Amino acid sequence: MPRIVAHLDMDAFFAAIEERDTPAFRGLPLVVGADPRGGKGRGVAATSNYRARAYGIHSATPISVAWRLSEAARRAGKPPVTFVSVDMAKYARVSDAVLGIMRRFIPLVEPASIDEAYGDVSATGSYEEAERLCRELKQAIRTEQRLTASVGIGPNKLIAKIASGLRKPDGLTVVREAEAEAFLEPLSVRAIPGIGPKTERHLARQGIMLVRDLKTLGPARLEGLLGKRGVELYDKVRGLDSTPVETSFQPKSIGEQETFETDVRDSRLLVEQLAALSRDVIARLHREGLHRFRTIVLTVRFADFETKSRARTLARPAGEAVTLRREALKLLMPFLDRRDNPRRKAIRLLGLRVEQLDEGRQRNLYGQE
Ligand code: TTP
Ligand code: MG
Repeated sequence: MPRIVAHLDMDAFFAAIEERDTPAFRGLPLVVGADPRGGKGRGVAATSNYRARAYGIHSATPISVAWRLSEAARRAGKPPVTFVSVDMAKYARVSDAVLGIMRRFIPLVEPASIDEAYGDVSATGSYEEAERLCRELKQAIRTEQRLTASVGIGPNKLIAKIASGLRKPDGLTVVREAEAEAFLEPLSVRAIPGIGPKTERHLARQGIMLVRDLKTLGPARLEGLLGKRGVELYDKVRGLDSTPVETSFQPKSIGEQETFETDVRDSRLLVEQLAALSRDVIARLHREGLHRFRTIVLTVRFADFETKSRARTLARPAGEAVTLRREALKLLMPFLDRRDNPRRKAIRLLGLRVEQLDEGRQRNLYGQE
């Protein structure tokens, strides 16, 4: 079964939502962003609709520049730009709704920004079926949200992402694995995610404009030109990318438990079991892409099924298995003597869980926001 990835990106997202919600805006050039204050405004455009893009106004255009371009259009007899302020809470709600629709069609969805997400559509079995599924998805977004999206389908995230940008708005572009390399060759180096305007200029000075030109360089030359990123580029310009589509769903807690073959009273054995559980919990934490926890919960079930839990929250997040084992041991001690186990009952099950998890670094969904 071939690996097939879809990338969905909403068209002129913030602007399309404002046009949808205010019919008077339709058909006019629209910019969502900072207040232009008659040309004196600071700040930038978050985005613009396609009519305002025709005036040269894009994401990150200074709002004062957008104002000037709008005035110039007005003088040329064209409609001036309508400026709208950013309503992030509204866009986040629409973003959630779109993701919800996407998850109905595709079980494995990875949000990538407020208006884009990857989906693993390998289970459709073929590019034809993947395309059909994505057409239905686009139609559902149109009917339920009255918004358009562009979708790219390819053998990996890299190709799918580039393909989704190719026929905007309302596009659907399919690039099969065998076509991927040729698909990239005539594109500007800017098409490769990670190559921004600065790198583009740097490469242009060496006469490198197209992906095809980048392919003439070996890994060492790429590294010399672009540093560490250059090495990754060697694969990318050949259409290769093995990053998996991952749900960035974050579990609230991660735990393991062990029911013993026979009930245990031997504290040395229990301490050993706890060390093994600590290692397993940390390993699972890492597999989820998480690295730190703050709360530790120990559960003990006695032979008679009476079940008790004790928890402790650390002053600061921790991440090591030794810390987890030490803290879990402190929680276990009272169960090993009369404090929490006055009748010295044998133990049937030990459970260990960590909560208040994080990745150990901050994730920023909106980039500049
Ligand atoms: P994009 O998908 O880059 O842009 P877009 O959806 O407006 O237009 P396109 O049809 O080309 O996809 O970004 C999504 C939203 O994120 C955009 O509507 C506004 C916001 N955004 C910013 O606030 N600042 C930025 O610099 C960019 C690039 C986007
Ligand atoms: Mg978009």
